[in-house]
Amino acid sequence: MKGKFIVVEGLDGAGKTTSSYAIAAALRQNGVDKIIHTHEPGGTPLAEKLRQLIKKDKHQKEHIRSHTELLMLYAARIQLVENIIKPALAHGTWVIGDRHELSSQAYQGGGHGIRHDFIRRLKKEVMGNFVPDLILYLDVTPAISVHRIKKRGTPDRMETQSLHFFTRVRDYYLTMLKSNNRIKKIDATQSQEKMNADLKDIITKWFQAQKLESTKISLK
Ligand code: Z5A
Repeated sequence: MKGKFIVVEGLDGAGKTTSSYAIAAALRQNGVDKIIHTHEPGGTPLAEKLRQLIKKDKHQKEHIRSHTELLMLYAARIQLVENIIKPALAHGTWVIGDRHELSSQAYQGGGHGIRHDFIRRLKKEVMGNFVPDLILYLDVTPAISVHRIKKRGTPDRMETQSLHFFTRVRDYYLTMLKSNNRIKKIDATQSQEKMNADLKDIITKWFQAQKLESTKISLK
């Protein structure tokens, strides 16, 4: 089977980073041994510099406009997709992404109010039809998300948004869930152990379906 791109999405503190490792473990149990992890924004030298600019400058006087933020996120994403993700997939390596395109739709579109058709056109222009094979959306309430962010320490520029902002972001994720069958929802308010069990179950069923599909294609 070819390399696949699996993305983990959700609000801050939903458990994406922790879950990425549970997903990798489930894949290994199914015989996948070449796996890399990516995160967005970031993942190449230039994309990491952009990440610092996007996230860390909360003391800077200049207000970062929403469209500027969106374009910086896309600049970082193009570097990551073209220089890391696509070459890995071409070599049969599986990629587990901590956030991808849906984050821009949810945060910059749902949260900041940038028009979704503009984001979709931008995406199409710079990345064509490239989409993840599977998106695992970890669902937490905005209140839990904000609680987990605060517990971790001083929030960065992006994490200082209001509860209303995170509510709009979550609403957008939930709307997308209804119209995109590549997105699977996981209840991220339950314990990490239960989440890991759900993730393992989803990954195993999905993997078997993919295997069946690729066998059918090779028999044609
Ligand atoms: N952003 C954007 O606006 N547009 C975009 O297109 C992209 C990103 C790509 C990235 O920040 C920021 O960029 C993000 C969205 C925006 N910020 N905002 N606002 P990041 O990369 O630094 O962080 P993040 O992606 O938001 O993830 P995170 O905050 O690091 O959280 P996480 O990876 O989902 O969770 P975690 O690190 O695995 O766990 C967080 C804590 O919760 C930790 O202490 C865990 O022990 C705890 N946890 C996790 N799961 C559980 C459960 N089930 N129960 C109890 N406690 C738990």
